[in-house]
Amino acid sequence: MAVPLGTVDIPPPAPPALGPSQAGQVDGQGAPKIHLYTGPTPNGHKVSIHLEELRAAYPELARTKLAYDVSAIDISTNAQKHPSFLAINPNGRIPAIVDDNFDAHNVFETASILLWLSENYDPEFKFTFKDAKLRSKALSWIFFAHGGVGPMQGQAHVFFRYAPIKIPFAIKRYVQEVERLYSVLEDGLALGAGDWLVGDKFSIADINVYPWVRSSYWAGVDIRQFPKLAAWVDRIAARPAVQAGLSVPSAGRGPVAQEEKDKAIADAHEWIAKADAELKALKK
Ligand SMILES: N[C@@H](CCC(=O)N[C@@H](CS)C(=O)NCC(=O)O)C(=O)O
Repeated sequence: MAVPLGTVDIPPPAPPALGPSQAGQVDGQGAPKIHLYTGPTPNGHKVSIHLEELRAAYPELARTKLAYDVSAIDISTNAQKHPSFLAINPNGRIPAIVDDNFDAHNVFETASILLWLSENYDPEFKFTFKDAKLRSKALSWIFFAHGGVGPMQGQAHVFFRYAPIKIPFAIKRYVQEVERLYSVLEDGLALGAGDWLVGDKFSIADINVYPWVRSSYWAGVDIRQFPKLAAWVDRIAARPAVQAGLSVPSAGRGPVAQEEKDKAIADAHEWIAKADAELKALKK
């Protein structure tokens, strides 16, 4: 049944918790310089993983310019639409940062935040590239994921998991598009020089897409179809700084049992079969 527009009751957004919070506060660290506004989602984790990797790679910066604090933004209460948060990210979405090393400069959109952090806090190019062609390759993968994997997998999550009305065609459309995008990543890894998307090191090209791919089962996608990508996920998960980033703003639920993943994958395939049957009936 269609819901008439204008009759949906949207609750007023609650004020976000914009004060400093827990993460990044370690012994010997100065006052937080970077303020991260985030939530426990793939987009949120991109930025906390990058911050934690930079802090691990540059211990001196971790005590100074990369000292950060975290404000957990509860998107279920629409805190991200509150005027105080819109002043930080006019798009009203998490994550965003305010950087006091640059006069409270605000940065939003995950890929833009990763590039900002690289340009200002990765002087030795540990997670990015000095070479113009490698840098360009990294940007290609970053734009590919920012414009493709994130938005499409986000829609797969919405239609497969959260939608109060299940639309088989929409589930088929987005789950299969995520699978197609993963096949591009799989081919990209096969073409690469080693274990990573670009060059021979773990870089922001990997960080920018990993939090989505690690959540593949949530979109009903079976990562085992993509063996190189599955091994890449395991390689990244083994990095301590990645685990630290995944626990911001709060520790997650931990590893998910394979049976739960298999059930999600089977459910998604049932919806796709339903969509195929509906489309076949329409063509008759
Ligand atoms: N393109 C944005 C996407 C950010 C985004 O969609 N964030 C989600 C959480 S993963 C969000 O804030 N959702 C709440 C909303 O849509 O209001 C980015 O990369 O930063």
